[in-house]
Amino acid sequence: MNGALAPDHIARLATVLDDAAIGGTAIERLPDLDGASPADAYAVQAALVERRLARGERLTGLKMGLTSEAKMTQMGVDAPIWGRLTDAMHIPDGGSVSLAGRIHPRVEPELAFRIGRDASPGDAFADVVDAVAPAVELIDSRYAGFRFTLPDVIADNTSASGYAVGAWRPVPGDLAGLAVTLEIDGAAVHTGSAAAILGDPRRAFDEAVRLADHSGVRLRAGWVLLAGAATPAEPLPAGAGVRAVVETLGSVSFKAQ
Ligand code: 0L1
Ligand code: MG
Repeated sequence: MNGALAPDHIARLATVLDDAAIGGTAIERLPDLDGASPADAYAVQAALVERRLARGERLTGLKMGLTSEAKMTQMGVDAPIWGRLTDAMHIPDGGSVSLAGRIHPRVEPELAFRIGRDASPGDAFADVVDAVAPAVELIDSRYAGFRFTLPDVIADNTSASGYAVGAWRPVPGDLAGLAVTLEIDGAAVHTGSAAAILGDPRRAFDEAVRLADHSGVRLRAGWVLLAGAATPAEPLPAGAGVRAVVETLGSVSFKAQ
């Protein structure tokens, strides 16, 4: 691939990804994105999410992905990626989510930040983030076998599919030291530390502000920022109950149907 993708090309790729998500059908990765720049990949993501907004969905925040050392090494990158969240992706704490139409859903325990005021590059975490909560992200790549390149996964809105957020709490002095557990049907399947999120989850805020600004996107007051996963993701079968527990912050749970 040479140079920037033309607008109609971006729109076509967004349609392919959107149709895969709507139909719950895995697609092969997109050869058109071979060698694509991050700017082009984020342009496809923007067009993809724009299609959701045109159907009546509303932006509710951003998410960070590839925030762990292990995932960055696997993808050969040294910075995380980001995606967009909408109200249709929200799963109520203690509620349920239908897996119908999901391709190969997985869950990962995260921290969520509540954005207290519109953020600009250079803003300090403490001036913008007014609360933190335990969270679960439901990811679901539209690519067969979760096989993709970096531009592919950026274009696919970083595998975003759903998210649940627990009760908001004041931000404690130390976030990195918090233990995190992911449970399926009451059994712990992964345990980790919030330090797995970029060494300190606060860095996810800095990176979100910095990277989203390249696409002209700013975190808005009232939005949620998912900071990234504290453990590997776990496949989610229908009928399973999911709970993430974050030391001192509490838990968040939902049932898959
Ligand atoms: O939220 C995440 O870290 C997922 C980013 C995309 C890569 C994947 O689907 O595992
Ligand atoms: Mg995630």
